[in-house]
Parts: sequence; C-alpha cells; structure tokens
Amino acid sequence: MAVYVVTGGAGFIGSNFVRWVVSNTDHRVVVLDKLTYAGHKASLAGLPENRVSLVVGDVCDAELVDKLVADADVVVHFAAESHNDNSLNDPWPFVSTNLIGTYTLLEAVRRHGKRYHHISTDEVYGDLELDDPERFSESTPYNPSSPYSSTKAGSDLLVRAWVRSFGVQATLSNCSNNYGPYQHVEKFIPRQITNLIDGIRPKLYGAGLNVRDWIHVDDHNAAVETIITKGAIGETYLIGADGEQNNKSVVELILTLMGHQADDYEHVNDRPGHDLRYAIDASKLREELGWTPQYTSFRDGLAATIDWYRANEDWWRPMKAATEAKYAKTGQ
Ligand code: NAD
Ligand code: TDX
Repeated sequence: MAVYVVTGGAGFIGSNFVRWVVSNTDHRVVVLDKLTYAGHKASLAGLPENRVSLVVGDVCDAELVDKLVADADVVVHFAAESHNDNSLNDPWPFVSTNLIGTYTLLEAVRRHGKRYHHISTDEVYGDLELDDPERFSESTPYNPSSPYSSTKAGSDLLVRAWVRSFGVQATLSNCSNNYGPYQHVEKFIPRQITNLIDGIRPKLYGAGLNVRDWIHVDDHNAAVETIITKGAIGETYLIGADGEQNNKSVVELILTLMGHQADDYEHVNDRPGHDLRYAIDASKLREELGWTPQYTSFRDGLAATIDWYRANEDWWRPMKAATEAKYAKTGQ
C-alpha cells in the first residue's frame, strides 16, 4: 500500500486515474485540486472515503504542497490548464499552473526525496504533415505551437532538469488525445455528443481534416501506473494506441452512432495555429514495460462514451451553457 498524491484528480483524466487506482491497487489517494472551471467534486462521487480524500488547493501554493508531499510516497501530477482554445484567449493561467505549479511540486519532491510522475502531452512535439510516414517518438525535438503546449513543454523540461541537476526520482509520459467519461464538454468529442443531445449540429473547425491519435482514458491511466511501477527513473515514455482519425470521420461516427445522418454537421471558424496531425509511436512503452491497450475498438469505446453522457446529464449540464457562450464569441 502506498499513498499517492494526485494533482488535478478532480479533472477528466485525473478522476479516471483515481477510479482506476481504487479498482486495481490497494493504494490510498490524496487528491490536490483547485476545482477550477474544469474540476468537479462530482467526478469523484461514490469513491470510498477510507481510500480517497480531496484537498481543495493550488499546486502553486508551496506551503500546502510541501505538507502533502511530505506525507506521500508518490506524486502524480495531472493538474494543468488543459484547453488549447482557452490558452489562445488568456494564456496567463497556463503559465501559472503549468509552469509555476510544476516548479512548486518539483521543489517539494526534491526536498522530501519522493517519487514523482509527470503527465504530459504529445502536443509538445508540434505537428506532423498528413502524409508524413514518421510518428512522434521519445527522440522527436520539442516544437510546441500554442500557449498550452508551450507551457506543457516548459514543464517537461523543468522535470528533466530537476532529474539531472538534483537527482529527483521522476518519470515522464506524453500521451495522445484521450476520450471517455468525465471529460469537460469544451473538448471535441463531449462537445459534439452533448450538442446532439441538445439538438445542435456538431461543429468542425475548418475543413475537419486535422488528425488526432485517440486513446481511451483507462488505457492512458493503466500506462501511467505501469510507468510508475516499472519505468526507469529519468525516462520519458510516449503513450498512444494507434488511434489516428481525422476530425471529420470522428464527427461522422458520432452522428451515425447517435442515429443521425453522417453529414449533418457544420463547419465553423478554424482554431488559429491549429496543429494538423498528431501521431504516437508507443514502441518503447510496449516493448520495455509490456503495456498494451485494452480498448482496441474506437467505435465501441465511443459508443460507451456516448452512453455515459446520455446517462449522466446531471454531471455535464451545469457546464454546457457557459461553454457554448464562450465558443459563440469566437464564432466556433
Ligand atoms: P482537465 O482540464 O479536465 O483537468 C485539469 C484539473 O486540474 C482540473 O480538475 C482542475 O481543477 C485542476 N487544476 C487546474 N489548475 C490547478 C491548480 N493551479 N492547482 C490545482 N489543481 C488545478 O484536464 P485533463 O484533460 O484531465 O488533463 C490532465 C493532464 O493530462 C494535463 O496535464 C494535460 O496536459 C494532460 N494530457 C491531457 C490529454 C487529453 O487528451 N485531455 C492528453 C495528454 C495529456
Ligand atoms: O468543437 C470543436 N470542433 C473541432 O473541430 C472542438 C472543441 C475541437 N475541434 C478540433 C480541434 C482539434 O483538431 O478537434 C480536435 C480535438 O480538439 P480538442 O478536444 O480541443 O483537443 P486538442 O486541441 O487536440 O488537445 C487535446 O489533446 C491533447 C487535449 O485538450 C489536450 O489537453 C491534450 O494535451
């Protein structure tokens, strides 16, 4: 039994990680989450109180972070400002949480000699051409495009420097686009599902030819636990499940699965600086640590996700109107 401090554990991937840890290990979890617009107590509902507790606070609060890290065995850092579109409207929270928050945690794990796992994204590598045979690997040079991805890239570099300069016991993972339950309705897949429930047509940025490499959130989280238990200190592991799809085909599949005509969507303003394609080569994780994804059918995973949003309107309804009001301002 170990004590995990999970930052951002009330967000999408973090809350699914907490559920995964409760179901698959005997660890205790202390969630540190600021409960921003993206964090919800409801995402942790029903979890056993003797295994999971929530501390509402900021990863930039050095005193609080120090206290929690002192009592932890492992720190898993999910907390971030995570949405590219928001980072284009107001970059400051991204600089603060993603960079200063990571710095604050690193200083605490350094002081207390604790194991640290850093959650990051494939977006740090920039984007690929549609016809590029290469995919991102651990040796791809960093080339981030947006305020979001550049602050994530900066946070990764802080971790690497703290490993090399101070001997911090850290691992890093960079994952592709996640889908599954408890994802905020600002993100692509839940936005389209909840739009359709509300009788609104799905909205594709630009021509919809941009490609994302989809992975189910439980596969991401199983990989994270694998890296925490089996990964080599100082190493980076890319996480992906060979799930490349362009946005148009994802929208067409959502429409079909929800009983609509596949072409019943609309094109809206494109995202400025919109990355064209992400694609992950996860050979190192598969071959060195033996991880394999369990969700092999995107269609089945998406159908289950649609069912979840249909059954859990109480969870997403409170955030829907404000999210769409924000998009209306940019014509998206
Ligand atoms: P999310 O926006 O759903 O959740 C972020 C959580 O962090 C929220 O609960 C929020 O309240 C909390 N938080 C934000 N600022 C905080 C602060 N200053 N102090 C404490 N808590 C704070 O994000 P997500 O999609 O679950 O992403 C989680 C992590 O995974 C991020 O680091 C992100 O970069 C990374 N990631 C996400 C994806 C994806 O597809 N969503 C893919 C790869 C990597
Ligand atoms: O309404 C939409 N229409 C649309 O076409 C929205 C919200 C998005 N899109 C497009 C933009 C992207 O090409 O869909 C794709 C996915 O968009 P997002 O869900 O915003 O994800 P993305 O920008 O790819 O970033 C995600 O994956 C990597 C997460 O939000 C990041 O946190 C993660 O690092």
